[in-house]
Amino acid sequence: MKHFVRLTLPACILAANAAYAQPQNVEEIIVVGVQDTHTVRTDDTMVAPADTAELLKRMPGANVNKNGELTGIAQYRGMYGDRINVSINGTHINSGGPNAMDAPLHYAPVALIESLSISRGIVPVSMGQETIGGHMHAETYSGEFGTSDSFGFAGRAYFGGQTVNDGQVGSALLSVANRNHILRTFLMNEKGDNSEFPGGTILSSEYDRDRWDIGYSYQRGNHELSVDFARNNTLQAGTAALPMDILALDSDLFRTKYVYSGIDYRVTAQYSNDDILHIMSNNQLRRPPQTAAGTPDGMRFRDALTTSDSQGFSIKVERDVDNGVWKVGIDGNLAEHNALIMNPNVAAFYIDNFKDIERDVLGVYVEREMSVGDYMGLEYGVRYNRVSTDSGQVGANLNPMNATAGMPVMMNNMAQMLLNRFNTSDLSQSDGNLDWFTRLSIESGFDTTWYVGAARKSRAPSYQERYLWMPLTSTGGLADGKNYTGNPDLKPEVAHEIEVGFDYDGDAVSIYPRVFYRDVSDFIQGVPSTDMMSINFAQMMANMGMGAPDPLQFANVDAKYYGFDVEASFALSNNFTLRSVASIVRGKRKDISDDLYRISPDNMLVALDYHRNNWSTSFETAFYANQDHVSATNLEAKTSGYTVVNLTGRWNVSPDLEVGAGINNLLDEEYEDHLAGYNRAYNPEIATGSRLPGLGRSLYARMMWYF
Ligand SMILES: [Cu+2]
Repeated sequence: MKHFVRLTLPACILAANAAYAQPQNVEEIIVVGVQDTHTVRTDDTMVAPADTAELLKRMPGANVNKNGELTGIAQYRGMYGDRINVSINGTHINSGGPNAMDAPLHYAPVALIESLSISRGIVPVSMGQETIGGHMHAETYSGEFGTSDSFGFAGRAYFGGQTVNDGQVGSALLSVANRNHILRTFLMNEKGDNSEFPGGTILSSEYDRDRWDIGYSYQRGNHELSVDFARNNTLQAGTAALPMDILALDSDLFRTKYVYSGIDYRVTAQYSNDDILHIMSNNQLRRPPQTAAGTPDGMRFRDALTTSDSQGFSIKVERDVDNGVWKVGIDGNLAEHNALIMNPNVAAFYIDNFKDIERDVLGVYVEREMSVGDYMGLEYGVRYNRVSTDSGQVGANLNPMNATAGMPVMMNNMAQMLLNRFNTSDLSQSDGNLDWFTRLSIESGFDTTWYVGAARKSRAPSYQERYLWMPLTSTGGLADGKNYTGNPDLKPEVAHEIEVGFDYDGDAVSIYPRVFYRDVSDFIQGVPSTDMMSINFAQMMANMGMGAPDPLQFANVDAKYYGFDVEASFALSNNFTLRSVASIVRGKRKDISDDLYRISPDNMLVALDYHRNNWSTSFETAFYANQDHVSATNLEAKTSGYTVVNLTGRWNVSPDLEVGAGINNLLDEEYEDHLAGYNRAYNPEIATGSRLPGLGRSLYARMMWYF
């Protein structure tokens, strides 16, 4: 079996929705392989939080670096951020903010997605451009073609609520379709107040988000075409782990896709265009900066206006041959970024955080999937990416009142020296990156398939890593409280990895364990800055109460990751199933003795599911170990282990109506979430700089009605 989707629970509703009408002209070629994806379907899995990234906690090897309720950065086997390739309906969305306040999954709200899948382990080169740390894929609801010429009306209403933040979500998907056309629209609003933890509330963690989609699909004969537009507007959302909160994220997301399914080949062409405007502030959703006397210090108020504009395209041709498939393709992702820091009280103050940034990736690949005899499957592929990055000339004014002496003059003089050095350096860079992968699966009998894979994967530096010219915290959401500077001369990082495992699918027991080792040369990591200009500037800012001294500088170092993850299920009886997912990962520097920053603690989920015809319950326990493997370089604090117990129940009232309810953190356990970052906003209940807590007990419910 190849690329099959495993359903965790039988769902009668699902049967009606899962069958995606793709014209199948030839029998599908089955190549021996192991389970290489893990999929969570929102039909089958109750999720209370608004952030789709929270689903990752249930998946082997995956987790989430949480900087806010709508700001979940995907982590997989210890890598996160730009190292993870996140696709939404096959398109790649570039974050609008330089701190990934809108990490890609921000654009796939829980109420809209049909499924979230992760690729387990080594990712085929056809799945995306830069997949050094992994690949995940969210699919949103798009409606279904009818079976006749007459048009029918269909849709789904979804309502949910939770007590931990009085959060609520309401959405409706409406479609009009016949056998050739689907016209669809989706509307959603979700909002929540500040979230509670056993010792108080997190300030600020409120959110408010609107979403509106309109789309059209057409199919006839061998052709299928779709065009979709979405407006995802986050009005405000607290991000206590970062120096500012979200005041606006206005996005226009356009995508179109064409598929031609021939007798023995298939062509898929896609184009997307994303426009994102983002405003953030340190003085609206949180207590603004204060003077020593406890009054607002207007000089330290900061707002930032950032934009991202990007285009993506891809063309893929798949050709069926006797013993498998050939795939060839080209793709591109062209992104522009700007970020301007201002003071709302002083019009002349400004810092070009990032100015006229370009990051363009053009790729080409060829990939093969084939049977070798009756019991062996082999895949291999090679990809070449050309990555070009550039920055415009930056400016800044840190002496807006035209003072003639004192700190503003000194600060501004230093800023001018930093920016002059940056503007006269060689900013335009390009990298040629070669990736390859291979995976071999062997059926050995006894319901077991053995698997071994190997790959070389690369990633060119992010624009923050190259072009952050002034010591600041704009780091794609690292949220370690450190100031960083970039380096235009950074080289791409290159990983070599190997993965071994097997799938056992017995009558009652299924188990899919994997071990992996990944060596990364030129790994990009902040190291203590040796640049006196940056050190002096950061020290001066720290003296004025703005940020930390001792900045880090992005540099190429050497690193390694290794670990183990497994998913397993055991049918105890016709109605009881025991399920488990466990993940262990270590990330270490190789050039010095240090652990890598913000890596998920060892964890294990154990769930007991009980299902009857039209209802089911699940009792779930999540164990997290101590995290003692922390980064000294990033001044990372250790955390203690904890156990969280969750309970859910669902009832299919009728084939069209499902209601569900659950309790997260049933025992109201107070714990520190190692991946949640440190508090950066004033809060009488959480000291600034201490780890943000996990959320307290929450009762939640949802209702889904299909019509
Ligand atoms: Cu932001």
